[in-house]
Amino acid sequence: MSKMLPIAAALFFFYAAVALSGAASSKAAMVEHTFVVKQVYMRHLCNDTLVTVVNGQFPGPPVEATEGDTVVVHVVNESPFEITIHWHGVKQRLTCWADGAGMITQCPIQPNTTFTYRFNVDGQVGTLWWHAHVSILRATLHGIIVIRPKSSSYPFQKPHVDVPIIIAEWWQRDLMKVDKNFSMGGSFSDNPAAATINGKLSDLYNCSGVREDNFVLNVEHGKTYMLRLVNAALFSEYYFKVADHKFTVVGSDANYVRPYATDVVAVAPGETIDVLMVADAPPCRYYMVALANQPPAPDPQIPVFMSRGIVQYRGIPLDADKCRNEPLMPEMPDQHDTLTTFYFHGNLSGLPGHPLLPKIQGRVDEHLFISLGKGSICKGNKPSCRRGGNPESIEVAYMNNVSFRLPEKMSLLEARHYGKMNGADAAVVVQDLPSRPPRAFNYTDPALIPVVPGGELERLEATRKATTVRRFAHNATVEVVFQSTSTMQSDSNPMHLHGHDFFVLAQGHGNYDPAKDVSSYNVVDPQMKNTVQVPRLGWAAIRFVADNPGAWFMHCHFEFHIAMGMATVIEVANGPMLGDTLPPPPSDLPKCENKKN
Ligand SMILES: *[C@@H]1O[C@H](CO)[C@@H](O)[C@H](O)[C@H]1NC(C)=O
Ligand SMILES: *[C@@H]1O[C@H](CO)[C@@H](O)[C@H](O)[C@H]1NC(C)=O
Ligand SMILES: *[C@@H]1O[C@H](CO)[C@@H](O)[C@H](O)[C@H]1NC(C)=O
Ligand SMILES: *[C@@H]1O[C@H](CO)[C@@H](O)[C@H](O)[C@H]1NC(C)=O
Ligand SMILES: *[C@@H]1O[C@H](CO)[C@@H](O)[C@H](O)[C@H]1NC(C)=O
Ligand SMILES: *[C@@H]1O[C@H](CO)[C@@H](O)[C@H](O)[C@H]1NC(C)=O
Ligand SMILES: *[C@@H]1O[C@H](CO)[C@@H](O)[C@H](O)[C@H]1NC(C)=O
Ligand SMILES: *[C@@H]1O[C@H](CO)[C@@H](O)[C@H](O)[C@H]1NC(C)=O
Ligand SMILES: [Cu+2]
Repeated sequence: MSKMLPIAAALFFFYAAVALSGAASSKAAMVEHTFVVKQVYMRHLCNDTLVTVVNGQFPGPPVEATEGDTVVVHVVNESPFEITIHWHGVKQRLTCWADGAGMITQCPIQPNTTFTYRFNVDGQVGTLWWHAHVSILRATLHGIIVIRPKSSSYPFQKPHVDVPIIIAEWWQRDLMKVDKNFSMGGSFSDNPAAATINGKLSDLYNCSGVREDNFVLNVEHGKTYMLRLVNAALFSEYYFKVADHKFTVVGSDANYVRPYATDVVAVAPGETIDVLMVADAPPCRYYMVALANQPPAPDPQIPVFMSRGIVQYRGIPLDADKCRNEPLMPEMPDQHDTLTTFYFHGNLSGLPGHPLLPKIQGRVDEHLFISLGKGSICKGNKPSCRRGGNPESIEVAYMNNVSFRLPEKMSLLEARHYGKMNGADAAVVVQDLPSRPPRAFNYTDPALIPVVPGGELERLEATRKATTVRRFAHNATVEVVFQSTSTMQSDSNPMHLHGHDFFVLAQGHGNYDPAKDVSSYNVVDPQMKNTVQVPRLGWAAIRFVADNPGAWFMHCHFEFHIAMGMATVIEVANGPMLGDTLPPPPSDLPKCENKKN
């Protein structure tokens, strides 16, 4: 118990510092970037592949800021595609227009046009990232956002060196066609070619015997390294280890967590995990490995995706025999081991004393129970059709039995702002997301797992498509329980909310049962996140305060799930005061009328 005292003391100073930082905002600086989005050829695996990237780089340029700074990014779209850039995890207080969710907060930036994103990074410290939010282009259009604390005051010993570790995938397919395949029902033949760490495929891959490059981290014995892990992959959660080294997890999603010692990290798509690693092993060379996990059969299997980098010590003795050959490999969890991620995420907690804690400990104004599943719809709006592999129907993903349809004429936020939502001259027609599934079933019964023989479409129940929203009063306290269902095979679901961080109260296997599960809620020191990994055949409960007016996307961060419709929009009302009201849109917001097709 006495071990906890230094943390509590450090925390007190941390929150005090955050509170004071508001007053010192005159010191805030501006961080300005120009992002030129362009197609370039990159050569890997003997192939020249045309990819869409920012400033010629994969991953894209880092955005480095100090808490309280204003970030200004001029996006110049020289690609043939419509794009937006989303600042994943940035709270965007009163700047919903800069959230970059295509057709939710803005129409996309058309080819040969520009748009400038302006927002503050306030009240959050740690690692976030940016990525394209129109279709699947985020595979190569992404980069890290690092927010450093004011006066470099961490609630732990300051690391010597900061190291971004971006885990992603290398695709050799036409991503626009892959996206179309997913929105038309999914195709399990669409897989990436390789996993990457910081854009490197690693020596696990080669071109006629010539190995691909590894990411190399040079370290000095005795120094502390802050590894900032981002999972930018479209498909998979990853396990990350470094041979003979241990980690202390200190942050996630730009929120500090209570220091947690482990030798393995699980990072789901959309999540970030900050760990401290002390270079305390004998000077040598060690592999760092990122291995994708996946649920076991009968779920359809994708190939094993793994990438590795090298931790290389300075001053390796010449007579160190074991350092001469291959670096040491860590022992990885099995790719089908899904308990390691369950325990990893279950063991994280936040720092007590968060200013919003009292609100979520009090009255809960709104309860949502959201089932995450799959169904089928008939092509061409037909009322009935043949399902189960028949091309008359397509497979879609849903929340509470409604598959999300993106608005097409105008962004949802503009429709709300200009009074063009529903009604006579509506540009966007929305429906309420149901508060619970219309019909309860045994959500996690493994017998419901649709088996896919030879990649054929499955026999799935009817569902429907609509643009759903949930409206909340300003400052409402909202609880959401996400329930994974076995209609999605036994996939986990990394659920991401824009514009708000939420407290993760609990997770569990099987069907959520309020009678017994509410007692397991952590309302003392829950972790604060923007992405929660909802376990396979299980559930997760979150609470947040809806205090940021606007229209905020809430969706699964597996790309094939969002492309298939596992999404909805949270609409938060303006408050009575000017300081609680979303200002009008910036004058250069892309016009929807310019939208082609
Ligand atoms: C190069 O790409 C083509 C298809 O785009 C693929 O068939 C081939 O396997 C790739 N080559 C390598 C070495 O991966
Ligand atoms: C964008 O500009 C380039 C160069 O002027 C031109 O070749 C291209 O056709 C333009 N693209 C579109 C979609 O207008
Ligand atoms: C789309 O799916 C079809 C059918 O499974 C497949 O043949 C095709 O290769 C896929 N397209 C891409 C670009 O992956
Ligand atoms: C190169 O890749 C091929 C398969 O693509 C594999 O058989 C071979 O072992 C690899 N060679 C090296 C040196 O990794
Ligand atoms: C924490 O991890 C251990 C195993 O490493 C596990 O036994 C325990 O159940 C986990 N705790 C939670 C709350 O998930
Ligand atoms: C749900 O399915 C599981 C697995 O078949 C079974 O053990 C459980 O009893 C079922 N629950 C209910 C409420 O029917
Ligand atoms: C989902 O909705 C469809 C109608 O759109 C209905 O036929 C089906 O029974 C519903 N399924 C569930 C699980 O609620
Ligand atoms: C919401 O809460 C904030 C701070 O707790 C307060 O300043 C604001 O007036 C509240 N707004 C409404 C509409 O209750
Ligand atoms: Cu999902």
